[in-house]
Amino acid sequence: MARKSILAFAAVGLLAAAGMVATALALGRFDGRLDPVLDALKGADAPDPGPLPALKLVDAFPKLRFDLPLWFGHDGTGSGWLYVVEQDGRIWRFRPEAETKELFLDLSTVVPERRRRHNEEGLLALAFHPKFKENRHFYVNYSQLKGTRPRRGVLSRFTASKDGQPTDPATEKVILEVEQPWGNHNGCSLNFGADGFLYASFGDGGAANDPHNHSQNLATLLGTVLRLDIDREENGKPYAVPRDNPFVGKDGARPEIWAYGLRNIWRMAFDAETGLLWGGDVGQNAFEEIDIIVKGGNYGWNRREGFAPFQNGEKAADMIDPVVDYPRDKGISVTGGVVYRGKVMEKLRGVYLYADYGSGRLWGVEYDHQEKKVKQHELLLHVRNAAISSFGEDPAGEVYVCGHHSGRIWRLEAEK
Ligand SMILES: [Ca+2]
Repeated sequence: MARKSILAFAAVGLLAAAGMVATALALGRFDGRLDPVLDALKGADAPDPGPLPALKLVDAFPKLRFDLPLWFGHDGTGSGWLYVVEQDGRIWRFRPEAETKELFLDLSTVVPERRRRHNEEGLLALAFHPKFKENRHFYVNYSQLKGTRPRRGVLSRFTASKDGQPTDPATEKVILEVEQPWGNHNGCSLNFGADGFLYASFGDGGAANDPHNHSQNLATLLGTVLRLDIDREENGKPYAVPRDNPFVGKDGARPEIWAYGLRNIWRMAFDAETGLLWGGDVGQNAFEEIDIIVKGGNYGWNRREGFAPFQNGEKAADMIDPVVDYPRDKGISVTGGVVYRGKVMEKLRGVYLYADYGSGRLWGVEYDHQEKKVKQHELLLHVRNAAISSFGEDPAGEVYVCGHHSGRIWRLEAEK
């Protein structure tokens, strides 16, 4: 069994083993009576006194609650719609001021039901095609256990209805299926780059220690970030491989791979200004890490964890260290965030925000990408049972986080 999980929902015993208090996870799902925020402030760490502002969580849509929310964002068209993905298979959309939400896609009968699936399985990611306004295409990743075929992650395209009706599930076009030997470490983050290509993260396949060395093996799609051209079809596949992908033409390597040596990237985001692709790679025993994902990069797993050797692993010359990491007493499962490019919090512009799912700590990283140096790395917020499962932005670039257990979408605001 895995020592711990990417979204460590079931990790209460493991948390205790790690010497941590499992308040957050013991609370379970929001029952309408507990106030997880107020409760969590007891015993929380104070924010670091550095130049970056302390943050608070503000319930952004007090009339709306979601069931295990995992993704928040917009469709990039200026339509005004905001979207939330629920792990059990539904996607909702709503207007910021609205009191009700409407169903955008329902895969709840397709995604394995909660009692049958692993805590890390379900409907995991959403990305809108850069030309969504014209082609109505969007992409999701979900877990699949059904049928005679092995357990797998499915990356599919759907076509949204034009008339405000929910998406017709029959519009599904499967782009790629990746076999998952175990229930944990499925990724997935889906992000379109400025190049128009779709970047998708896949975990190492699960269990512990990456027993089959998937992450260092370029012949498998596990433990990677892929880069796909989903506007072309090629070689009988419903996608094409961009010709400048790093392993095109390399013997024994899958040409879809953009980067590898990753354990389980849970959430990536492009910084629109620098073009850098940031990701949170979930650790196993000792460290959680934040990486900048570059073409052909090898991020070290399962020889490295954070800046340290993993089980006496050797550091190969080509292995890339994280930007920052943090040890087990600060958290147990990283949730990669976004680079803040909004307007309201001036001092946070250009700062990468990320959190720990288990401990409820949220940090900011100010990074000089020319000098390749971390200038600030500060704790900005600590809400112990926030269970931050994902970061997202509204069209103005203001940043929100999903409260996995509370079902809330919180906006990040500066304390003063
Ligand atoms: Ca690494």
